Amino acid sequence: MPLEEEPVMTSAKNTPTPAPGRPGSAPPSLEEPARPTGPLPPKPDQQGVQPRTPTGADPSPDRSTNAQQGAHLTTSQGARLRDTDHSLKAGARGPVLLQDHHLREKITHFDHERIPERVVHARGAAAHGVFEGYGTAEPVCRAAFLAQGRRTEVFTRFSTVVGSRGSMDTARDTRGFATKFYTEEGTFDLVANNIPVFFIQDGIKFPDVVHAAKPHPDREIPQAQSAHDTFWDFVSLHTEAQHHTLWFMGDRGIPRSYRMMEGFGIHTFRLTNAAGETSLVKFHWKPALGVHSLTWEEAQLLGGADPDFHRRDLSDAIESGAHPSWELGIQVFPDTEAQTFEGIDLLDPTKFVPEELAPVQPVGRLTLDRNPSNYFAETEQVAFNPGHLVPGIDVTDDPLLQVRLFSYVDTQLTRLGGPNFAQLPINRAHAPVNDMLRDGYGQQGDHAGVAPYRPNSLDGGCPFTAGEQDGAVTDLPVRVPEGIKERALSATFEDHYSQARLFWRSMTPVEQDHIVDAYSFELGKCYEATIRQRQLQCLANIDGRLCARVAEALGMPAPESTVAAEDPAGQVPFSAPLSQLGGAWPVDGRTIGILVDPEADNSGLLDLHEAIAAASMTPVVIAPRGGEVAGVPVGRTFATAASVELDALLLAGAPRLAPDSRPSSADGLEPRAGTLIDECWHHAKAIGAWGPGREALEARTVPGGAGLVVGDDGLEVLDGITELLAAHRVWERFPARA
Ligand code: HDD
Repeated sequence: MPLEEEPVMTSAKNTPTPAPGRPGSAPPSLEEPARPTGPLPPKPDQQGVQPRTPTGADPSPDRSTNAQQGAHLTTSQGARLRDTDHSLKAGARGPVLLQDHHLREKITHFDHERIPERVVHARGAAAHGVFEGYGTAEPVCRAAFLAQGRRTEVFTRFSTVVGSRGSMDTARDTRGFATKFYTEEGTFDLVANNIPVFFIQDGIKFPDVVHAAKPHPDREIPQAQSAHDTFWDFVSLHTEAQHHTLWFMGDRGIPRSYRMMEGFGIHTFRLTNAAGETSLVKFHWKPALGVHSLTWEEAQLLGGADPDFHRRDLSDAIESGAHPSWELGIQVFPDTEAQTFEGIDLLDPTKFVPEELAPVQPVGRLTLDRNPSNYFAETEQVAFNPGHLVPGIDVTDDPLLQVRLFSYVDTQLTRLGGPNFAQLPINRAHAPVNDMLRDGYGQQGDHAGVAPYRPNSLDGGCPFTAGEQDGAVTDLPVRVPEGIKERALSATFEDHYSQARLFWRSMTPVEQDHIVDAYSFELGKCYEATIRQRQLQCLANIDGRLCARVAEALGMPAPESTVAAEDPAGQVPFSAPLSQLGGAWPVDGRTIGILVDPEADNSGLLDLHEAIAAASMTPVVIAPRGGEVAGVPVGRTFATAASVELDALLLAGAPRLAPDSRPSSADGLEPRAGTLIDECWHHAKAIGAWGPGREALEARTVPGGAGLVVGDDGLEVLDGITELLAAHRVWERFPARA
């Protein structure tokens, strides 16, 4: 039988799912197609080029993608199948036959679809993008990707640390911020976090802190939480963890969005310029949208309403064209033998250098502009490693970093099933690769030649080693301090409290309230009174007032500090950039709910919807039922709407219950509409209203209260709301308690 001609477009994946309220995407057909037809086109934010293979010549497109080719279902060997729904049986009601190859292949492959999740940072979301160098790093760094105007493809993965792969995005936790720069000189990975200091000073303690933070081993609860005894047992005994812990008890532990987080390389790295001179640096990512957080209540509600909140937020923003971006910056310190700066030990990863002492100097911009097209292939299989460095960037003797250099390759061997994970498309270098690594599980290279060893004469001596003039990575002749072999830590690592105190002091009163609430919640979840008591002692050593407030909430006595309260030499008393408040920021990608009453006059709704989208924000129409209102699709019904998904709420109408339908509130407002307004008010979100919406606003909030905008029509109100959103939240609605 002759084979049918293949249609040109063959992939059946990438069915677009329109974001709530976003009109325009063509819906798939109601019927299952009977003949091959062209599939729905890939989403614009997913189109991209495949990375090139590291071994041999470029593969043909057919060889690089061994899935989803042609219109017909095949076995993994390419044989076409005419049935995938019925196993081969001895008679329609008889037993299944072992000879059914397709059945066995389908089930066997399915049985092995899962791989071990990451031992930490299991839950994540990622995106492709581009990094553009400013050229400003040239005086200190010779890495080519930092050159002015040089554009380098990147892949960035954000993550929580503690929860497993299916856990909620909004857990209180540190966030990972790992970026792979596919540079022409090899791949550089900046494997960073959203907090500039770490829990521990020596990598040998990493299993301890992770075991303490993960769920209790007997019952495996709680998931993705630090609010339990083992975590607080460890950090209250291991006081170098107190500084990091204070940061994530603060608002940075519950970011509003991955797009609104800073990133920090934490360790000090050593850079070399073209003249061979070295400097010590710390890397920073500064988000264009500013640093913003959820409230704790929002984070908890989102855990139920939308556990994928951050993942969805990132991909929706990219899909809608609101491409998140960050500036990469460096703090530069002289490379002295002491490796300290203003009294701060640069090798201690539990310390940061306040920006007042060393400004962050911008060296380039990262923009994320393309969503992955396959979560498993890209986001799950990407393998970062702080040891992936390029000429011009080197490590220091920070004992945390030194241990990381071992751990990352090691973990991929189990997670990705063998030593060839660098050949997975997402991990392939974009620079030419010519290694002598051979064979092993999952080998995809079809290596030519007979001499994967050096020296050789059989392959013409290839590959040759490169000199510095050929762009080779060089080992810097850094002096190693002389000493005896010992398991010890430098005395300069001993101060565990002074920078935590600096952080606490630098918070605004409302941020301090959030920290007090976070400790009160977390310690309130601990069963053991001795652990709460011990942690209160640590808080007393950070700041007496912080300790007293948490102790009061727990109903326990506040201990006295046991450490010296004076600041160490060189420390600033206060550091403004540590606070997230103040300033005005772009509103790109913010979500604006529009509550409508379909029975009312909604003539201005389409214009309002378009104006919000034109301002790079996402409008979501919320109505009692689905369908369309005045030509605009309903994004959420009362059954699916949650206030916590919104950054601001517009009341275009006041949907009411029929008087006899069921018990209603005194104002007659549909109760779920009332809850939306109440929660937005309570979470200090901007709320606007016009027409009948004004009545609802007055009934459910404090008339004339902060962050309420009323006007004659939606467009007028939108202006006021956009202005309020630039500050993220209506902070005046949270009166400071202390
Ligand atoms: Fe780590 C993953 C960041 C210390 C061992 N780490 C991982 C990821 C990030 C970080 C962002 C997720 C990467 C991804 O998205 O795939 N880790 C950090 C930072 C640290 C740090 C900023 C301190 C400054 N890590 C650290 C230590 C060790 C590890 C001290 C071990 C001694 N980290 C790992 C790991 C992971 C990992 C077990 C799990 C999955 C992976 O590597 O690929 O090797």
